[in-house]
Amino acid sequence: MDKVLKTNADGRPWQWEEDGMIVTRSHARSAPGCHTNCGVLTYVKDGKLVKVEGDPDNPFNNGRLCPRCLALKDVVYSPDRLQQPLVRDGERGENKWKRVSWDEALDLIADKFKKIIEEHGPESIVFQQGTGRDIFAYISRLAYGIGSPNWGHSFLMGNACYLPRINAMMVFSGAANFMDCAQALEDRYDDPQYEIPGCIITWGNNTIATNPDGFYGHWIVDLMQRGAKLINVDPRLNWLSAHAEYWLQLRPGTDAALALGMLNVIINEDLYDHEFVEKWCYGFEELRERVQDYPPSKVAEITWVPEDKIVGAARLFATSKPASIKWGLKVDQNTNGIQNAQAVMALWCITGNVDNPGGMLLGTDMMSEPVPWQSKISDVSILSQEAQDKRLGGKEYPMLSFGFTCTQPNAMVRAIETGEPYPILAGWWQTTNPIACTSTDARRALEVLKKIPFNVVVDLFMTPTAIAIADVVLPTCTIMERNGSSGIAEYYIGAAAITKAIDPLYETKADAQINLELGKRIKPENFAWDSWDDWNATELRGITWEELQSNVYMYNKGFQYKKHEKGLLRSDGQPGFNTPTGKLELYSTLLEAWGLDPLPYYEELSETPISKPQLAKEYPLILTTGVRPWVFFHSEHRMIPRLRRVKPDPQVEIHPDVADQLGIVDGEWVMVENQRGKARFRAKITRGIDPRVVMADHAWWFPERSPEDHGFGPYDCFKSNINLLTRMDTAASGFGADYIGLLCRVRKIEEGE
Ligand SMILES: Nc1nc2c(c(=O)[nH]1)N[C@H]1C(S)=C(S)[C@@H](COP(=O)(O)OP(=O)(O)OC[C@H]3O[C@@H](n4cnc5c(=O)[nH]c(N)nc54)[C@H](O)[C@@H]3O)O[C@H]1N2
Ligand SMILES: Nc1nc2c(c(=O)[nH]1)N[C@H]1C(S)=C(S)[C@@H](COP(=O)(O)OP(=O)(O)OC[C@H]3O[C@@H](n4cnc5c(=O)[nH]c(N)nc54)[C@H](O)[C@@H]3O)O[C@H]1N2
Ligand SMILES: [Mo]
Repeated sequence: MDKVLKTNADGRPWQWEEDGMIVTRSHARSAPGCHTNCGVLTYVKDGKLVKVEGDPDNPFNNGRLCPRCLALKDVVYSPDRLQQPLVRDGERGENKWKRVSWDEALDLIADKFKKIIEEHGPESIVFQQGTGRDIFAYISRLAYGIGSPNWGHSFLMGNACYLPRINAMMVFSGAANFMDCAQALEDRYDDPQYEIPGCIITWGNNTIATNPDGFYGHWIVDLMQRGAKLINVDPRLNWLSAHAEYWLQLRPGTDAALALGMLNVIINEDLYDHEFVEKWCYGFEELRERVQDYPPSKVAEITWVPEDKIVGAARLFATSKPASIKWGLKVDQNTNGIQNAQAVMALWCITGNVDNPGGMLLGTDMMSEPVPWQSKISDVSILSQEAQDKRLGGKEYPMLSFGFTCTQPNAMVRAIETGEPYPILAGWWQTTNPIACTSTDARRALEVLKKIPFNVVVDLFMTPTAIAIADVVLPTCTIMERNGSSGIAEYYIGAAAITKAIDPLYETKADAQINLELGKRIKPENFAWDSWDDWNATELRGITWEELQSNVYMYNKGFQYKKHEKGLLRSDGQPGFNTPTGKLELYSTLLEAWGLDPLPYYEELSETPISKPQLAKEYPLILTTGVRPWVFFHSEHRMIPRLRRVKPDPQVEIHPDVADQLGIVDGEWVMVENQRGKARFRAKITRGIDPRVVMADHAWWFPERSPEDHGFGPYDCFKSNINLLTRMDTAASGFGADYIGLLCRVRKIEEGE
């Protein structure tokens, strides 16, 4: 630190000079995509980003960074970046564009949208986004501000990423629950209030590599170093399985059965927390009865996990207090999503690990009453009830009203395909790449998107989706080129400042600035801010932007454990939980009211060796997909050479015995196929996977190849696309879709194929 440039009110520097560079303490989020919000130091010289490093004084990442953040500079200065607004100047898919000014582009979009609003109503325009950004609130605000209730998660069928878990938690416990790693306490593990969990379960979550939803995988390691024992539930070996007391290597998609089997052991061996259950849980006797259908011997058959491991793991979890569970995406990614979540939740509820130090933290109602400082993720209040009632899937899937107020993707697809309940005439696709990544049944997704008469894509790069369906493409800037504020370390813990390092390159703009400028053109009264910076400042409640920026991050001071005992969770101020019965609902009165089974259960997925034995003769292997590599965020980063070198090609993991039978050698290109489609991957032969299972990467396209379609879609996005094998479906709840747990076969690629 050669010279301090800026300090906060306590005199702590947040910007200084070092070796001729300006160093700023900030945070990194999106773009490019990211779920987390790491503390970073940005180094800038003469207006140019020199490097990004981890901020050692950040209490959450403690100076650590992943390879994608370390390569941020390569993304910022990538020659592939979109530089100007583009309007289509040929047929869709021809990759012919006219460069236009922002005014021209935004006027064109505003005119189209206004005409649709006048002639058909604002609901005929859908505003859709992918995952993992700190700009959710500004995309939904654009939709709601111009009158459309149709903000949502693009082609993420069954909203199968975190939403099954979030909405389940909201319905069964009235709040979001997440593992307590002392993230809400300023002294972290040393805070006297905190207790180290005796046991942690990581469930369908490779958190060491994925750090999802503001949770840092290394917190698990920190706790293991402090004595916590680990149980890992995963069909493949990863770092966590290798270091676990119990690795429960289950058959993909059988998670609910495993959790029910563990509940059976805990209840029948009388290992549950009687006092907690009596006081705070609803429907325990019904759950006790239900789990009798899942004795460990039967569960072992369903899940392939040996009976003694099911029993041992259940005992370890129930007899360690506190104990906690870090669950992940694989809980959501099949049509059992809600039952999976319900059964796993019951494990922490009946053992009394709720809002206790080292157990499962309860957020307040994270959607409608978020932290005082954070923007509301999906504030529908500016829409009339009549407009809200038009949300696609809202009526059909009442569970959708708990949590994010978003569209139901399967219902959106139906509306586009059939015009029912009303036609969809324009699509706004911001931060999503449906045909290469987001959607199951990728070819159908393309056909569906093509049906929409007018599409706008907002992205950093030209994508297969933009080439195939966009009429206008708008270039956004990276996280290094804009200010922002974001939640820290799971949503309600506090707020983090994002201070821009450099000005936006070329003619790019911050996403929220783009949305603001468009919103102003259509319904100015709902977009009164002067600029994105102005908007950002007014989003912060109780503090100013200058305060947040100079403090870099600030905690929500109101944090308390055991909020249910203190009357802090319910609007009536009474003790208990924000559910219809005021208790944690092991038996859900809401599910019952909606005509769904109120108790957790296991249902065999629709295409497995058990449910479709005939099909399994042809396609004998069970497919799981999408395990995340360090170097890519979904379909991103393939054009960044430093990252691509680490994983140059799409891969499928196969057990050596199966590879031997098929005559496949490590590194060979193979075909993975089923009755719906086929895709090519390089075989990665590993003993870490069960011989009956294969794991294929998702989200592959090839930015180095031709944007024109030579039979495999733009940039060959249909050459190694595992979502040619998946299908569009969802459960009766509207949550969960089969991104995993389907049948397939692997074979050698024939010559000339
Ligand atoms: N088979 C299979 N399919 C899957 C999955 C799987 O596990 N298996 N995972 C699913 C899951 S969980 C998810 S969440 C989806 C993810 O699906 P998406 O969120 O759609 O995927 P990404 O590739 O992360 O993002 C899409 C685009 O957003 C752009 N982008 C990144 N950051 C920003 C930003 O800040 N602003 C703007 N305007 N653009 C930005 C990127 O350049 C990229 O082109 O995929 C799903 N698809
Ligand atoms: N580097 C990187 N990080 C990311 C992302 C990325 O693309 N790249 N994507 C982000 C997004 S949007 C999300 S949703 C999260 C997801 O992050 P995670 O929740 O960690 O999900 P995955 O990595 O898909 O899979 C987690 C583990 O589940 C296992 N698994 C597979 N099938 C099953 C099953 O049926 N049951 C169980 N119990 N386990 C199974 C896999 O083997 C894997 O080890 O990661 C986020 N973080
Ligand atoms: Mo996700």
